[in-house]
Amino acid sequence: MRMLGVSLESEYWGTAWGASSDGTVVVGEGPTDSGPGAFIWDTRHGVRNLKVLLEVDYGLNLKGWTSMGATGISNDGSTVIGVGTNPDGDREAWVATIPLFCVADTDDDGSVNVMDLLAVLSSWGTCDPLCPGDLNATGAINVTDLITLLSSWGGCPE
Ligand SMILES: [Ca+2]
Repeated sequence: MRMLGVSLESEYWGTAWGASSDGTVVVGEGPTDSGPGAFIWDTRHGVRNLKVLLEVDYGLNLKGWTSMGATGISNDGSTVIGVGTNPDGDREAWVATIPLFCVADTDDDGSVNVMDLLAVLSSWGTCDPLCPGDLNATGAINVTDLITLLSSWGGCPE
């Protein structure tokens, strides 16, 4: 078991509602750095506010949406479902498709190369709560992470 960094000690409780089949992406609702709401956690980025991610990184206009919660995720981690209050004040279900990230590309530069290898080797051993080289999110960097990285060497599978 690993903690996601969504605290249960705040006045807004954090709850995980769904996970991808390999456990590398988790969604729910709770406090984030950008305020309470739907969150998405993954082994690369940690906890992020989903509304902010969709607006800033993917350019969606979600002005007026409040009380958003993410309640489920597809097995591959690319499709998230949830509910929120729309700009008219009505509760409404939503679905969002988020591009998958390549776990072996630790610096998100689009290729798996010596820089990613250094990220794995430089944090060899215990890695908790989160570090970029922990490709399988076990809380430790070991030979399994190295094999994952080497199997994607050069590029990332789509
Ligand atoms: Ca890279």
